[in-house]
Amino acid sequence: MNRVPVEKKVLNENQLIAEKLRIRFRENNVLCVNLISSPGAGKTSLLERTLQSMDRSTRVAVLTGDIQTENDADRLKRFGFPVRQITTGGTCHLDARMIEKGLEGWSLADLDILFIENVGNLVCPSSYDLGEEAKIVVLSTAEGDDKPLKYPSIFFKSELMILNKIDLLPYVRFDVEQARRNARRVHPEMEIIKVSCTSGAGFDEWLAWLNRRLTARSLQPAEQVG
Ligand SMILES: Nc1nc2c(ncn2[C@@H]2O[C@H](COP(=O)(O)OP(=O)(O)OP(=O)(O)O)[C@@H](O)[C@H]2O)c(=O)[nH]1
Ligand SMILES: [Mg+2]
Repeated sequence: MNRVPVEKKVLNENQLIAEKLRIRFRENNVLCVNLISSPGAGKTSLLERTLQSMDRSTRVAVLTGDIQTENDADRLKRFGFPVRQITTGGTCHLDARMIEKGLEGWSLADLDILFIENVGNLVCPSSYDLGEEAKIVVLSTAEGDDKPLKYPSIFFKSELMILNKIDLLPYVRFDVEQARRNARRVHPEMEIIKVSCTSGAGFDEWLAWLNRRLTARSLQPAEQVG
């Protein structure tokens, strides 16, 4: 079985770069969040509405990952914040080296929030630390309320679950309470925010979550953050 040592080496190398990134984010007081979901759950839609609602004094940038196309970056550039697409060419997740490269030429001192939109996938991205402060998993009502039990790793590692597409609840078989129970079975402290990127429902709560995290960072000396 050669597969295990090779995989371990790749993950170890990733961890080293992720730690360097984490130190850079802390030193520059940047809140970095890593958005993870299955394809189409609404990561880009969440970012579109977030950027649209963002106080212009908040300095935000986005790195968005996909296997192919610049579609998501094109959607997000409209809001006037710095956005870069990372095209993995087949790899099913972003890794720390891709983030390091994606940040080249950007001054972290000029940023408050870095959003990372991972490649649409509930499995592989959970193994790759990107130096982020928080992983956020986006689950949509079209996917089924059993997903936290079937893909536990990402629900265990994420501190917040955004339940998107609540506007579809009248039309799909999805039990919100069951989804909440399933998520908390995997991760008892999981925070959960219900939103609709289409109607904007729940965005006050999501933006308040971000603001709380930003405020917490600015109150702590850089070396104590994290
Ligand atoms: N009804 C409804 N549709 C939504 C909502 N959010 C996103 N969508 C739709 O869902 C589809 C996928 O949304 P995206 O934002 O592209 O999803 P994504 O997670 O970024 O997709 P990938 O980057 O391909 O993984 C689009 O057609 C969106 O318009 C929502 O809250 N309600
Ligand atoms: Mg997207």
